[in-house]
Amino acid sequence: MAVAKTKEIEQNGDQRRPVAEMQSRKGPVADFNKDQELDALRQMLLIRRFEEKAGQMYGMGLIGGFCHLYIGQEAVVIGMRLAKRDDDQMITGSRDHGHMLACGMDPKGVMAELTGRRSGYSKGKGGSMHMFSLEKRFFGGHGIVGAPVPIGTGLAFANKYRGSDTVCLTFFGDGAANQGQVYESFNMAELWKLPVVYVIENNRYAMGTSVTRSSAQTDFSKRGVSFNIPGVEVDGMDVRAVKAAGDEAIAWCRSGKGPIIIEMMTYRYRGHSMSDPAKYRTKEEVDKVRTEHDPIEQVRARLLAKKWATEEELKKIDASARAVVNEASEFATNDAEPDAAELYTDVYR
Ligand SMILES: Cc1ncc(C[n+]2csc(CCOP(=O)(O)OP(=O)(O)O)c2C)c(N)n1
Ligand SMILES: [Mg+2]
Repeated sequence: MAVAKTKEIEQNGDQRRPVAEMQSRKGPVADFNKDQELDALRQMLLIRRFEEKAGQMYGMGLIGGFCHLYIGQEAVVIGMRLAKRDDDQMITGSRDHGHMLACGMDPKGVMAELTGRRSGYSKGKGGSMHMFSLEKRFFGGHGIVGAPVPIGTGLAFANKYRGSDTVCLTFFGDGAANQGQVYESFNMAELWKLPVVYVIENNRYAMGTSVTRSSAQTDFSKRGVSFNIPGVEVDGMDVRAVKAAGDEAIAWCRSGKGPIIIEMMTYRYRGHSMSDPAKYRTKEEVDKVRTEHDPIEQVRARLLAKKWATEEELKKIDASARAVVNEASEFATNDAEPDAAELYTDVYR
């Protein structure tokens, strides 16, 4: 009986929310003005080009270890960046380069960490999943699935304890949402009305497992129901929808109402990490999202339709993102490796 049910789910896929259906259920969202569209485009393009370059460098053997690319999900972190104040914090899991760049961390320092060089954010000793910047309010980069949730909740506790109105944006995936520590954190966050926005990046897969195969409740916006934490589902491919939801959620937290959940419906184009052949989904599924819902193409199309930019101007914006990334890659390829003596620094003994 149980086996038959599993088969049926696998064959039918996610009936409730098909992968290609990315539109927000909340209806139309407020438009961006010209400056906001251009700003969002620049910031999302920087992440896209950075990640493409990181993928190439990995292929050339310049980057080793784990490397999880954020391509496809750019609107989530940039929409939230546009909603946050500079002193608000961000923390996330292993798909983290986009969050670093969104926080304003130096692309050279991030790339040099990926290549394991001494000017990297963790002196070349941390790699892709272990970078931090107190100055830019970025608290990692965590390789343990679910780990950012109690840590982000703790950051929010510290904010409240110190009497500041800083909000902590805690990002995690659909897979991480099934971890026990998430619910212990939810309970405390609501009990103590902590200023934390839980941003669940539902990219439909945790490694090779689709949400339907791993999750009894695939509507992640409802995961806070038993703790009285409100939640909304948002089209995470539309940067305007993300920013609007982020504005509301951050205002909710800042006014002392406690935690809130935003489920971002999004999609990753590449495999889980660099070693993933992605046999668990079809090429058609990926192509459909790319052609119909790409977060960057949506902004480009609006800018052109409103005649706020010409093709030429958009090419220039892309060229400047590529130039920043090329410079970062050049730097990260030529910077020295850490000294052998560094093996004994920054370690607990
Ligand atoms: C506690 C723990 N269990 C398993 C893993 C292996 N692992 C790394 S990423 C991942 C899937 C994460 O999926 P999700 O939370 O949806 O994030 P995404 O990779 O889709 O961004 C797993 C199982 C791990 N790193 N930590
Ligand atoms: Mg996922």
